[in-house]
Amino acid sequence: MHKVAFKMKLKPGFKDEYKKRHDEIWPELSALLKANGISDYTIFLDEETNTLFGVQIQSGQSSQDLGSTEIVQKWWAYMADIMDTNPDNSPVSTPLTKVFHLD
Ligand code: RM4
Repeated sequence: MHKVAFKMKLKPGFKDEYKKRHDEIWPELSALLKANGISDYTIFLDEETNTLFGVQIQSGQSSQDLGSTEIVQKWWAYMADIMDTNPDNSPVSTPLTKVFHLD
């Protein structure tokens, strides 16, 4: 189990919509993430830069590596209109470097 963080980018003006969609996250997506060892998953937004910061505990893959599953492909396509994405609709995602941790 290890905690990782990554950043993504929200298109300007879509904070409320982004939060609404995540408040209503598809149960099957939640179940898939948990089944793949993702827990304690939080996404923060820097409203000044529209940068999204994902933090999660992994026991295997990252949420960002589940694009081979149909449900994640559908979710990414659903989110693509309000996020910066790659040609396959996956969110542009940059791993972040851990520089401090306090147990
Ligand atoms: C984010 C992004 C991530 C996904 C979470 C649930 O907006 O699509 O890839 O893991 O939602």
